[in-house]
Amino acid sequence: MKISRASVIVTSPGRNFVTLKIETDEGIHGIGDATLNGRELAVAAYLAEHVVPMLEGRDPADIEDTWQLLYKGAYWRRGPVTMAAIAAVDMALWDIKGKALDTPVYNLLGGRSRTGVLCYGHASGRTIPDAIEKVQSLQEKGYRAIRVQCVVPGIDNMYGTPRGETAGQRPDLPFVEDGWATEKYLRFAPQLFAEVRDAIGYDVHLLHDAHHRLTPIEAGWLGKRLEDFQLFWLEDAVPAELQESFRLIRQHTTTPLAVGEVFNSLMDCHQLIREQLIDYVRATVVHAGGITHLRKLANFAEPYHVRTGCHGAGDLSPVSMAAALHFGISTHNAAIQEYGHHSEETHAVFPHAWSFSDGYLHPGEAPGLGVDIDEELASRYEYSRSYLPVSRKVDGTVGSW
Ligand code: CS2
Ligand code: MG
Repeated sequence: MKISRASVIVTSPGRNFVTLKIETDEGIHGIGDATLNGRELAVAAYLAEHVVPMLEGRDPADIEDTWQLLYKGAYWRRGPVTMAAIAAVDMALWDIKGKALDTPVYNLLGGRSRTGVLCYGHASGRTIPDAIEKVQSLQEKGYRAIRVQCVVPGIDNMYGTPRGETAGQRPDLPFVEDGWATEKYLRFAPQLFAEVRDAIGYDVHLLHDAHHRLTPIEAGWLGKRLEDFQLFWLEDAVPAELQESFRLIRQHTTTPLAVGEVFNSLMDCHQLIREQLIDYVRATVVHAGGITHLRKLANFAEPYHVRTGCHGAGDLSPVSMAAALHFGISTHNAAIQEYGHHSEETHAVFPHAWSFSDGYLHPGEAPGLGVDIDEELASRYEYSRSYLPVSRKVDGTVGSW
């Protein structure tokens, strides 16, 4: 079997997605997600201009060799654009291999390690009572794990909460600017979880995302005050470019720590793992080099008691979710999968075999990844440039959004 053609499909059913489709001379094709939120066309160009010409004529069965060719052959290693491009090729090749062997990809990864992949949904409140209501409504839908975010009084718009009236595009900027005040957030977050736990008890896992906004000592302070509310994890408390900074957090709290949705390689987290500075690594199939690399990262983490909790927000396409679930159902130390919302249009563009039931996600039994792209429908949704918001502190200093 040979790769006969590869094409990059950019579509925007409610938000931008970049998909790589690899076709073969035996009529089998595979697809991979290449979406990098806010920088989509950088990956689309990297694939179309530099990667696709290297693929034509190759044997799609040689997944590891293709991965190494694209990683070492680029000379300029790592980085979110390169690794998302490699990830898309990797997902598509696993998809082809599963279809050629007429089996779901998870069977090629050692088979099932569990009956379903525990997942978590998002409860995002305007107020604490609103957040509690959203938690309860997800519990009624069967969720066993729920991430809780809430507007902090005095901070109009912030990550993970409904956008307030004051949100809006400044005419002179192509992106939205949000405000931030750490001291208000630190006073509020323990109160939020005290009231949520009071209302719903301890039979559901609660997670929280600090979205890279704290310093290590602030994260230690917050983690200590959240210990009684038994969080499944406190996520992205601190940016992890300086991996050793998590030592300071660890010294102050036993609240489990998760980090790494922005990681694109094992090299971004090997110290965090070796020193057991975190409990969960959030790297994903689309941003960390695909199934091949994410499996290596998980295997490296296993003896250090570090588990995976893959990122799965709505800006990762249903193709990524499919690949993540074949990874999640088969990998021993895969602990939980984020389950962000996709629009109905997105589900229609990307028909898939994966499904949610009773708090778990299932990859389905279709050969390959069990997902495809409806190119005709995709062509109806024009790409439109979009940016992630930028965060500024009260004094105007740029922060982490
Ligand atoms: C968030 C993401 O889901 C999460 O944990 O951190 O929603 C993140 O903000 C987006 O994926 C960024 O594109
Ligand atoms: Mg996050």
